[in-house]
Amino acid sequence: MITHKFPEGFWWGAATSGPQSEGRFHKAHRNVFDYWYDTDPKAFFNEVGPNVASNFYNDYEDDIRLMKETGLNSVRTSIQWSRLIKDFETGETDPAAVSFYNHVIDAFLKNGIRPIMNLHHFDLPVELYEKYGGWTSKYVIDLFAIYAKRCFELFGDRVKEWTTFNEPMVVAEGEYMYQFHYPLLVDGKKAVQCIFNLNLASAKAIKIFHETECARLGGHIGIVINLTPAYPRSEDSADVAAADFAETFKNKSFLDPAVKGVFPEKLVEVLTRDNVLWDATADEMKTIHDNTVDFLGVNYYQPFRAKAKETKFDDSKGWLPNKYFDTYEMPGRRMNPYRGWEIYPKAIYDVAINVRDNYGNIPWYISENGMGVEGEEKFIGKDGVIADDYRIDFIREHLEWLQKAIEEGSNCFGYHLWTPIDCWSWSNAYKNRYGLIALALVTQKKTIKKSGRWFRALAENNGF
Ligand code: BGP
Repeated sequence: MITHKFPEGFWWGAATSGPQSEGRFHKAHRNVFDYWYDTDPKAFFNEVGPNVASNFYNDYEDDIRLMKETGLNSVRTSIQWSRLIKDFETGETDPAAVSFYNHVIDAFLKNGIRPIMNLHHFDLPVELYEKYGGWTSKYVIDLFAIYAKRCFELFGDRVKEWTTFNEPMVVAEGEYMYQFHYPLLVDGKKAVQCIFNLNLASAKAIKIFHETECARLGGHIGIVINLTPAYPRSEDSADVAAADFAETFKNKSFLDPAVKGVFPEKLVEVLTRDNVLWDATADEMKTIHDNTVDFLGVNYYQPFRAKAKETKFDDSKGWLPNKYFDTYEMPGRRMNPYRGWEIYPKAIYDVAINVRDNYGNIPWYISENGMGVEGEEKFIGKDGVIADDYRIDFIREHLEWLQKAIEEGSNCFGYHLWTPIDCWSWSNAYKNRYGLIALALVTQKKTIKKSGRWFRALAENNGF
């Protein structure tokens, strides 16, 4: 009996990215993670880097066939700037890369899977950091626009849905605040400039896209934002204010410009007062204002629990948003112990209602949600299949809340799991596995998990 039905044409899919799945085969340039691994392999779990990853570069035909077997009707992956473009300034492309992405897109279409192509998934070409300062440089935005235009020209005849960035806030956090992406800096002022520049880069790509044939023929462009709804420890006004700033900084810094074309006033006010506001021209503000997204992708993994500051903010490394909140470890919270993330399915409902009520009920989808688990081989049954019931439960619980929000009018058109095939997780490498399909790292053998079979039934029934 199907108790939870979803709207007709719902996207049942999964998401991955170029740098996490392809492997570095025949790449023209190194991205920041390739470079970081080459210079400090010890920073990566078991010293496993992105060189082979899940070998999608060589295995894409079989991989996509397996994805089809898990019932996916749509898949997001990303084009690697450091693969596609040979010359960043002229936009000259690498013929082998063009041919690779053409084959991948065609294989998706042949299997009846809608490809959603993302342009940037944490993978800035490292030389654009070394030469120009990466995402703090306005010039890099112009180079990104050249790259985006090439992508639309080359693949827009078949790819109808595009996204500009995956989790741009994570780029600012990882590169410039909390040291989990190269160049591992702590520089709040640069982080704020990076936030502005990524918003501008996204708006410029959207502008270019809207002038293409693809858009004229009904193609769409969006952005993928990680939303981590902020909940206060208590109703006490200091806790509420702390959660409010966390919400503004972590979520609205990208959500507001992407959907409404403006930054939250509160954010601008605090950054101005603290003398860390970005450098921006009126023209740039207008570009952001005039070029908002057609749809929104939301990655939801965990909530953010905030409390008022209990210790004085340590400003020895300069400004950070943590000046205004502390992280709250709620007693009794449900955890995924492997990743250290709280499991709180109701937040997906809160996100959906927030988009409905405060963001014009723009069409949106869950572009990532999932559960990374270490040591999944211990769940292999006699049939050789990983019995990942915890993942099925995780998905089901989130879908229950999502379906309730859709019934209440939220304009959600899809659910994508992270990820189709176990893939490389940045510095965690292959520690935690998220896939519907297992990857045996040594043999590169790929086997559908129990969740993959369950997902197929989910997609076929358009509900559960
Ligand atoms: C998201 C990223 C993905 C993916 C996922 C799982 O933030 O968009 O690239 O990696 O999280 O997280 P992790 O790999 O850190 O466990």
